[in-house]
Formats: sequence, C-alpha cells, structure tokens
Amino acid sequence: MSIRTCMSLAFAFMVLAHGAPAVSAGNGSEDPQLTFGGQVRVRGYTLENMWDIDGDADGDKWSVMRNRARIHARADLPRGVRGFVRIANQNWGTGVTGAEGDDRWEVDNKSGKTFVDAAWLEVDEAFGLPMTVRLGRQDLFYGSGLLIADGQSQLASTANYLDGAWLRWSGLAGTTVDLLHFKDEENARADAAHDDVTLSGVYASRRPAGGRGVGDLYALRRSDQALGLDVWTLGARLGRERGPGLDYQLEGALQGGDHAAGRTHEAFAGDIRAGYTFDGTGSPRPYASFVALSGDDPATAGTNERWDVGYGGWPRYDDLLAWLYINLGAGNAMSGYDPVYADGSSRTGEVVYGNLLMTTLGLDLEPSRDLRLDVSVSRLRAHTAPGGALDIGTYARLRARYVYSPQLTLSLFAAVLDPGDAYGPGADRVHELYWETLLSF
Ligand SMILES: [Ca+2]
Ligand SMILES: [Ca+2]
Ligand SMILES: [Ca+2]
Repeated sequence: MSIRTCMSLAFAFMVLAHGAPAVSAGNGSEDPQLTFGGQVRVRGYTLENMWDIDGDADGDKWSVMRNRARIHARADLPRGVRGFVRIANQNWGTGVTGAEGDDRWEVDNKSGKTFVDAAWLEVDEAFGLPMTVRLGRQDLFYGSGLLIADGQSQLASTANYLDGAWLRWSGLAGTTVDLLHFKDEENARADAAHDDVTLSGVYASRRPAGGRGVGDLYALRRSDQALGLDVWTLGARLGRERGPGLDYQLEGALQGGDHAAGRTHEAFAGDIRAGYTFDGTGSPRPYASFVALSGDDPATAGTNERWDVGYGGWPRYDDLLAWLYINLGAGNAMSGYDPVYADGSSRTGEVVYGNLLMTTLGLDLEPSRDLRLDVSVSRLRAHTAPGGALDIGTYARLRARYVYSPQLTLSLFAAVLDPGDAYGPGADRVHELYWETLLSF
C-alpha cells in the first residue's frame, strides 16, 4: 500500500468520524461509537557491539534516530460487534541501508513503507454464548511473555502482530479458555512449497474475582514447514500479581516434537520471580528473578534440547538483550559459543532466546507521581556450550520514565553487557542508550 493510499484512507476515516452519528459515553450499546487516535514515537539510539562484541569493527556501531507513527480507528457497534484498524510506519530515516538485511524499501517497520499494523473484527457474546471471537491481524500477549509476547520479532520486535483467529470462552466464573490459530508466515500461497509458519493451541487462565492470584495452563504448537519443525509446548504458571506486599510467579514449560533435519526436540524453560512493594515514599519494590531456557547438548546429535522461544521475549528481557539475541546467522558473535543459537528460526532478524540461565536483582521505584525508575543487574550464563566456557556476562540496565502529561511520556534507557568467557578473549563491552518521546492521542 502506498503512503498516498494510506493518507487517503486516514482522510476517509476522519470524514467518516465527522459524518458519523453523534455519540457520547453511556448512550447504550445499540448506538455505534467511533473513536480515532494515533501515536508518534521518536527515539534516538546509541548502540555498539551488540553483534560482533568487537570494539574495532564498527558494523554494529549505531547512532540513529528511529521514528514510528500510527493512526487507528475503532468502531463499537450493536450486538457486541467491534472493529479496529491501525496503520503504521516505522523508519530509521530516508535512504537507510544495512548489512542486517534488505531494509531499504517496502519492509514493515524498517523503511518508508506504511503497513497495516492491526486490523481485526470482534464479536462479544457471539450468538448469545459466553464467548468472544476475534479475527484478523492482532497483538497477542500471554502471561509474562515467555512464549507469546508478540508476533514478528524482527529487529527488536517492534511489529506486534499475528494473523488469525482467537476465541475466548468465559463460561466459568473467573476462568477463561482461549483457542488460538495464527499464521505467522504464509510465504508462498500455493502448497506446492510447504513453507508456512503456524501457531495454534489453547491457553486457559484462572483469576478469581477480587484477588491477585493467577493461574495459567497452556498447550501450544508451533510448526515451521520450511525447517521441518513441529514443536508442542505444555506449560503452567502460578502467581500473585503486583500490588502492596509480595508478588511472585512460578512458570515452567516442557517442549517436545520434531526438530529440523529429522531430529527430535526436547527442551524446557523455567521462570521464578518475586518482588515486594513497600509502603511509603516511592513505593520501592526490590525484586529478584531466575530464568532458565535450555540449550542444546552437543553430545546428543539426534536430539535438539534448545528451547524454542516461539513468540516470546521482548519486552520481557529488555531492549539490549533483544538486539543481542537477533538471528543473524554467523554474523552474531553468539554463534562462537552456541553454534546452533538460531536453530528453530527461519528468518533473519527474529529474536531467538535460548540456552540461557539468567539471575537478576533489581529495584523499581516511583520517587514522584510522574517519575518511575527501574534499575537491575543480571548474571547471564549459557546452559551448555561445546567449548565449556559458560559465562555470557554481567548485564546492567536502567530505565527511567517521566509522564510529562497524560498524553506525553519521556523515557531513557541505558544498558551495558560486560562479556564473560563464553565470548572468548578480547571481547568488548556492549552498550545501548536511547531516549524516547511518546505521544499518544
Ligand atoms: Ca563492534
Ligand atoms: Ca505457504
Ligand atoms: Ca543435542
């Protein structure tokens, strides 16, 4: 779609908005309600060594601006019918090229291309049953984002969509059961080439009314026909959501199925985290977490034990780790200690977390009503490495967010990875700094 077409569409939305029947809050569900909005996000990045871990090679030394614009229209219509369309562009400036891929023109989230970021229709209490059905391009996020945090995760995961069908059954009080079927990638439409990437499954959640307890059970299947991958995941999550006093989460998942090249897939993930929010100025919340994502044991050639991250990850592990774990083939220095780090990904630019044991200590606080600070330090170790050197490094990061007005926030993010022996001798520090202004209206 050309920019001109999108501008025309945007203009048409505005005309429709002005021409729509007058609406007001609380006028009953039988009157259509149309709402429009947008977002302008500007970031300035300084990034270095996230891929080569080498201060003498500047292919990954960036000092760039990143701009994202989105407009959306939403319709709330009679009989619980809703619609939502969001059109977006994200770019790094005019004429940008990059060794990380073909990002000059017509690529979602990277170039001058304007694209459909979300487009779905939804029916609440469909056919009088306690279920909601949503069809189309949509954002998904489940639990803490271990497996489903976003869709296309290319280059720091800024496009958050999957195409497909989502059905939520809420016939039992406090419990929802979701059925999912999404086509991550269709590629060739003809089945002569089997090249689809598909996610499907069931995700059940229990949240008793009035409490902060949560419990999830899920069974998911992701297949990548091009790689010959067919992985199922069974997982459970128990926890208590954030609030005064203690919050915690325990999550565990097992994977099995077929991996590429006729191998079997057997992997696991675990996540333990807890925090405590104190009363008083700033509501300080110290927290700690341990995340384990299995790595492949080189001694068992017929089995892949490396965790398949699916669509998990960013923003769960923060921005710099999203850059570090990008599938760049041999161009990512991670391939030195984990040659199979990108197994399970058929697309350059996907974020492929795995083979990671990460322990974190942090502190979150709000010194004033408008300011929020979060600082943490993590130790990263590989679960397995053919050479035996497991220390990935020490990772420290700071996030600050200031609410200037209800619509405008200013943020700062700074992170550094001090590489360990897994990267070999002479590895240089990785760092990232970005500022962000985000206007939502
Ligand atoms: Ca470098
Ligand atoms: Ca296909
Ligand atoms: Ca193995």
